[in-house]
Amino acid sequence: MKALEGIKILDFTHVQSGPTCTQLLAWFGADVIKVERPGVGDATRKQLVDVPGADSLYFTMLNHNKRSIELNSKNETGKEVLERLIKTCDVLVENFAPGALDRMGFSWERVHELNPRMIMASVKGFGPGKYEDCKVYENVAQCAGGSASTTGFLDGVPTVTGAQIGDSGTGLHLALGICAALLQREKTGKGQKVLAAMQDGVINLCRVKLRDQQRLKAGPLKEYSQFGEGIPFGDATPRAGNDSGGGQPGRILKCKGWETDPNAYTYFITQAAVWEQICDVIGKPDWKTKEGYATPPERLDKLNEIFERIEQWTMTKTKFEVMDICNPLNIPVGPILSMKEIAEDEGLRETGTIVEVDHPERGAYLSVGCPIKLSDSPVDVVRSPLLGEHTEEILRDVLGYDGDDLERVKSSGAVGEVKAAAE
Ligand code: CAO
Repeated sequence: MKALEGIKILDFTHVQSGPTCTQLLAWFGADVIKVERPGVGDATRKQLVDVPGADSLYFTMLNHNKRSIELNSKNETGKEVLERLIKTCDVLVENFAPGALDRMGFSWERVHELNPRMIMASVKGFGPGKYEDCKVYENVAQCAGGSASTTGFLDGVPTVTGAQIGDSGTGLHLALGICAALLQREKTGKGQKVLAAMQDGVINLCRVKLRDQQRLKAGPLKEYSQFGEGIPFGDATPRAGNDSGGGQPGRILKCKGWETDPNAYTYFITQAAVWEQICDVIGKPDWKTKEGYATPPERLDKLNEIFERIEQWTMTKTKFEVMDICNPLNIPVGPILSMKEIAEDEGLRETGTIVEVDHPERGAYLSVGCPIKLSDSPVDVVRSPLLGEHTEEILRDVLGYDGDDLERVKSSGAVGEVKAAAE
C-alpha cells in the first residue's frame, strides 16, 4: 500500500518543474501517465545527451515511476483520447507556456465540465498580473524571485544558485498543493485549480531576505559581515557571500588541502550556545570571558577577526576531521561535499537518497531517490519510460479501448507508432 495508491495523474508536464512534481507523486504511489507528443516527447529526452541514442540523464532523472503515452492532443482522435483520460484521472498536471492548454481546447472550464472531481494543477512562471503571459526558465525565476539579488558577494554581480529552486522548488510547492486539494476533495467531492508560480515559489524560499529588507529600516544588519567591515548598507537587502542567513554567524572556511582541492572547505557556525567549546577548540580560551568577545552582540563587529582565527585552526584539519572534532562538542559544522563525494556516499545509498537505476538504452546510472521518507509508503525507484512505451497498455487497460476501436485509434496517427504492450 502506498500513500497515493489509486490516484491517477494525467501528466502533461515537461522539462523540469512539472516533472519533479509528478515524479514525487509517482513515488508516493500515484499512477502517473505522462502524455508526450508522438515521435518527439519531452524535449529533455534529447537535451544534454551523453549516450548517443539514449534518453538523457536530464530526462531519466526527472521521470521515474511514470508511464508514457504518445498522444497528439491537437488531432481529433487525440482529443477524444485526452477527454477519456480527463474523465478517468484525478489530477491533471501541466507546465505549458501560458495559454497553451486553452489553445488545445482544454481550458479549466472544459476540464471541470468533463470531470468535476478533477484537480488541475499548473506551474507558470508568474502569477496573475503584468508578466503572466511570459515563458520562464529556472534562472529567470531565481532572478525575478529575489534569489539572485541576494546571492553572491557584495562586490560581485547577482548570482544564481545551483540548487534548482525555481524548477524543482516549484515542483515541490505544486505537489503540496495537489495533495491538499486531494484532501479537500475528500470532503467536497469537487476538484479545483492549483497554481504554483515559479516567482512565488522562489520568493517563498527567499523569505528571510524579505525579513532583512524590512529590518533595514531599523538600522544596519549587524550579523552581515559588511557591518563589521564598516561598509554602509543601501536601501535593499545586500548580497552577503557565505554569511549565515540567521542569527548565528557562520562562514565557509578553508580546510587542509584547500590549495589544490576546490572543495576542501567547511561551513562553521559560531552558535552562541557553544561559544566556550569553540574558544577551547581553536586555542583562544581567553575569548570566553574577554570583554568584546564574551557575548554574541559584542562579537558582531569582530566577525572577520573571529572567523580568521577559526580558519587558522580549520586549515590544520581536513573537512571531515573538523566534523569529527566539532560534532561531539555540539558545534554545528558541515563539510562542503562535492557532487563526486555525494555520488560515492555509502550512507546516502543506504537511505535511498542516491540510487542506482538500470536503463535498457543507457545501462546503469545514478539518480536522486525520493528525498521525503514515509514510514508506511516505501519508494521503489523504477526507471523512466521510453517514449510511448505504455501507449497500448494505457489505451487498453486504463481507457478501455479494444477491438476495432483500439485499431481505429492506433491507425489514426494520434498516438504515433504503437509499441507492443509491456508485459
Ligand atoms: N500534442 C500536441 N501538441 C503539444 C503536445 C502534444 N502532446 N504537447 C505540447 N504541445 C504543444 C503545446 O500545445 C504548444 O503549442 P502552441 O504553442 O501551439 O499552443 C507547444 O507544444 C509548445 O509548448 P510550450 O509553449 O509549453 O513549450 P516551449 O518549449 O515553447 O516552452 C517553457 C517551454 C518551459 C518555456 C514553457 O512551457 C513555460 O513557460 N512553461 C511554464 C513555466 C515552466 O514550467 N517553466 C519551467 C521550465 S523548466 O522546468
